[in-house]
Amino acid sequence: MSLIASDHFRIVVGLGKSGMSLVRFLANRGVSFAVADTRENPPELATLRRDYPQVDVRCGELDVEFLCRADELYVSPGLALATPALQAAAARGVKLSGDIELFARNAKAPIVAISGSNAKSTVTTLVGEMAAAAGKRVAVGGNLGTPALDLLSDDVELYVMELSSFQLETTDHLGAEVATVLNISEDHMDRYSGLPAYHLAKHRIFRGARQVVFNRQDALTRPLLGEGLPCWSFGLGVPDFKGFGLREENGEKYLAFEFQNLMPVRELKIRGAHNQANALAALALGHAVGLPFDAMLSALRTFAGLEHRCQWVRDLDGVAWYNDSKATNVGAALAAIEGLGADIEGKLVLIVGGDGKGADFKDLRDPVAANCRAVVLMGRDRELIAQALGDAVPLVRVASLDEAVQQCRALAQPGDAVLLSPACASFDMFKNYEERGQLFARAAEDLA
Ligand code: UMA
Ligand code: ADP
Repeated sequence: MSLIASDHFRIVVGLGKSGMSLVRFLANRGVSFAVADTRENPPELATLRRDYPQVDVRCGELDVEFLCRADELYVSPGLALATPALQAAAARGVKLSGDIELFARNAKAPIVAISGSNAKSTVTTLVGEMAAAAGKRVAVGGNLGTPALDLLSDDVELYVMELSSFQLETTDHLGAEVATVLNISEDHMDRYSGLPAYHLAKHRIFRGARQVVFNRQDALTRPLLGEGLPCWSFGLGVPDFKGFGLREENGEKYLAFEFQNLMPVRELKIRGAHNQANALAALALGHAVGLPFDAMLSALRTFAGLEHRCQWVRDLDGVAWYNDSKATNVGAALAAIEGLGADIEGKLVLIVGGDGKGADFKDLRDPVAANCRAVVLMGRDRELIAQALGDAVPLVRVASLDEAVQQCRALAQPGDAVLLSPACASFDMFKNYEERGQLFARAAEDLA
């Protein structure tokens, strides 16, 4: 039985990946619906017209009267709920919902739900690999890429879902078997009134959860109303009961659970302290859903990390080049600057800049002063970053990524590393962070 009433009228708002997954889901269940998108030519329009020619689609400015014909709107994550037309419809009694709410109502297998400002994709992928190594039929997706509704299947034994604050805003009751907010630092401040509003959106992940994983080093990750729920924790310190952490024995550092060493840290392929925290978070989530340690540890031994996350590109004249294009906020860039900075002999030559999404860059100043030889600034918000950095290190302004790469070549000395970790979104200069990372890697590889 599908848990959706078919005698009501719905409108899918947004026709990107999530919108198209909603179209398929509703059409398969015989629910009557229409589609709206604020763009004149949304990405999935041609697919919709080809596969569902009978569906009414309205493109361009949202029409409140049209939206009010629906009982419920399924709003895409890219569209702010504060959009006036959506708020006008809500004020007239139309319910605002989203793809994750529908997914949660229809999923029959347990859900591992993962949010946070950074490390979501890495931890989600790791838990997925751990489950696969344990022989589970696992489906992995959400914000990571494959829309949640496209994963629904009676064959699935475990869902591992990366969820963004945007997706959680339209989710009333997730009912995850285990849920976590990995860390909280400023992001998407162009969509939220401030950190408290963003924090509140992320914490919706705990609604109806049966178990919780929190980060001992970040108080903002503890659920506000979690009393009585089984809680597991992770952090880089020595673990206690129900905790995952690091323990040292005879000069060797181990990933550990409670009082038991699990595996030497040096066996991890992913580098830096932030990735040790990510491995511990994945172990805690996997343990909460009953995955055996031997399978989880074998996945940790083989996982080489995702593209564009502190990814090594090449060595040239004693300088290592790293692509961390996925660092689209300050917290992510800080993890890379401090993590990689501590790992190299020399200093970092850092490329930052892009669309800052309203962020405050002042937290970059001290870590940049401690770890960087110079900073190359590009993109729309480069002057905001320059102001925040002040005279911490020499600053070089460039107009393109190619120019940034040339400047880095000239500035870096043997033993240094060049790091693209922009602390900003890419949309002012590139299609997305992948394109930014690919162009950087190509330009670095092309250096003679
Ligand atoms: N848009 C409009 N008008 C609309 C609807 C959308 O202009 O009517 C714009 C949005 O402002 C946005 C773009 O279209 O710039 C894409 O939005 P969307 O809601 O159509 O996005 P989808 O293609 O459905 O992709 C979404 C997630 N995108 C966003 O949340 C922006 C994808 O995460 C996710 O993989 C996909 O659903 C499947 O679940 C991407 C992302 O950037 C990776 N996420 C943000 C992040 O990680 O920081 C949250
Ligand atoms: P998300 O899906 O949340 O964006 P990713 O796994 O794609 O997370 O990593 C995004 C960025 O965050 C990368 O640039 C990476 O270097 C950085 N990062 C990874 N782990 C952490 C962590 N534990 N804390 C802070 N930043 C991190």
